[in-house]
Parts: sequence; C-alpha cells; structure tokens
Amino acid sequence: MEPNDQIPEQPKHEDSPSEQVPHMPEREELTTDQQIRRRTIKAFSLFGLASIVPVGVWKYINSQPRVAGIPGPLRSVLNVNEQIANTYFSNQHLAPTFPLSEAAKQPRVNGRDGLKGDFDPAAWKLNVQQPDRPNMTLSLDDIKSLPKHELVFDFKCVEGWSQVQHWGGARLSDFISRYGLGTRSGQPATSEDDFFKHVGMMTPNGGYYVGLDIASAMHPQTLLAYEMNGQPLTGPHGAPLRLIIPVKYGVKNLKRIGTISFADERPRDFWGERGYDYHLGL
Ligand SMILES: Nc1nc2c(c(=O)[nH]1)N[C@H]1C(S)=C(S)[C@@H](COP(=O)(O)O)O[C@H]1N2
Ligand SMILES: [Mo]
Repeated sequence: MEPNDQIPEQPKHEDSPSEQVPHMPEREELTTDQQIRRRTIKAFSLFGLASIVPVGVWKYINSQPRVAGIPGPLRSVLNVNEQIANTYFSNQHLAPTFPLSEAAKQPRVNGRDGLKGDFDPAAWKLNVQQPDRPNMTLSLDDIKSLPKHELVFDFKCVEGWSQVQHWGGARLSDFISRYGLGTRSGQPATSEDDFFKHVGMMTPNGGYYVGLDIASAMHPQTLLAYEMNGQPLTGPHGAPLRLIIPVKYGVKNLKRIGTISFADERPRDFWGERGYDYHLGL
C-alpha cells in the first residue's frame, strides 16, 4: 500500500443509516410536489422551453396523472428531450471552469462508502457489463491511452460545501465510443436510439454505487479521472479511477470505479435507495 492509500478516519459517512441522513441536502425538507416542480422547472429551462410554456399549460401538466413521479404529459416532453440530448449529447450547459491557480491545493475528502477493507490498486481492473454481451475487462493503461482532458471546476456536495478542484482523465464519452459500449448494436452508436438509457457504476466491493442517465454520462465534461492536481489519484480520492461528473452533485462522482454497466432500467443508486432524488443534477 502506498502511504496515500491509507484512508483517514472520517467521522461522517459511517455505516449507520441514521447517521448518514442528517448530512444530506435541504431537499429533504421539500415535499414531493415541490421536488417534482423544481425538477421539472429545471428540465424545462435546461432545454430552453420555460419561456414558451404558458401558465395554463403548466397547470394542466401538473393536474395530470404521474408517471414515475413526473406528470404524464411532461414525461413525454422529457422523453423527447432525452432523445434530443442523446442526439447532441448536450454540449451546451457546460459547468463553469476556473483558472488552474484557483484549484484547491489540499482538496477535501468526503465519503468512504465502498472504500473500506483491503484493496490492491496494482491488481485493479475495470469491469464492463452490457446486456447480452460478454463482460469486458480493461486496464488503467487502456483508459490512459484515450485523449487526456483536464478540468478545473467547482465541485459541489449536497452537504452544502463546494470547492474548485483540478482533475485529469479521459472523457467517459471517448471511452464509450472507443470500445463501442452502451449500444444495442454493439457498435459505436449511429443513432441515439442505439444507446441504453442508463449507466451504472459500482465500487469493486459493491459498497457504493450510482446510476446516471446516458446523456449526462456522454457530457463532454464527464471524466474517468485518474489524476488530481496533476498527480495520480490518492486512495481517499478514489484511486486508481473515479468518476468526475460536473453536471451532478458530488454523490454521483463515484470513487474507485470497479464496474461500469449499461441498461435501460435505472441502475441501483446508493443515495437514491435512501430516499434522495435519483438525478441530483446541477
Ligand atoms: N466510493 C465512494 N464514492 C463517493 C462517495 C463515497 O462515499 N464512496 N461519496 C461521494 C460524495 S458525497 C462526495 S461529496 C464525493 C467527495 O469526493 P472527494 O472525497 O474526492 O472530495 O465523493 C463521492 N463519491
Ligand atoms: Mo457529497
């Protein structure tokens, strides 16, 4: 073990669920309706539709039966938007970036679910699981052979802090395209319909896991990160490979990726299963 692979004791995020809950967001205090409204308003504004939806239409939408917690008519709008997002992989709405000089020199560490117990980074491999296809195993060198991108952005935790941080790694979209992943055809996608709807990620020991919509996964700022501040990731930050996804809150930025999976069903989501919003988008 490298010295920096020692994971310091973190009083937060211990195993007792009753202890985990209080650190989570003020979203807790919102009613389901408020949450849905926030989410739908966000969905509309994301695609620039807010200005063209008259109030009467809005009321109609909110009075309709809900599908998966989202009013039916809006659900179909969102489905269309999902298609649009999948087609263009939403290169707009980039998270703001910062000069290198503003990046934290001693970035904070938060959350160690799935990072406890023995782990040998040298023996690490990435597993890829797809419906009706054999599992794949890839090495860190495979990831490093993809174009490297660096990103300095404001990392936001739902617990109420944020920090400008400097990350480096490969785009998840490049990884997906390079290996022809996430598609029904098993080939690099030729149309948005070819993609499965969700990507799941899990730590090697299964102790932490997140689900992502494919459009967020394909976002150009979404990285499979192996560097922080120009250095290989340390253990507490998720060595050897973690997810950096600036369009989502910190909880979705899974450290120490063991498995990446693709599916049309929503993958398991650690905090989603504990009552929080599945998307946690920014
Ligand atoms: N495996 C794993 N990844 C995780 C977590 C965790 O508990 N386990 N916590 C998440 C949360 S809540 C945050 S804010 C970020 C913190 O990343 P950092 O420790 O690099 O600051 O990691 C995310 N990824
Ligand atoms: Mo977090």
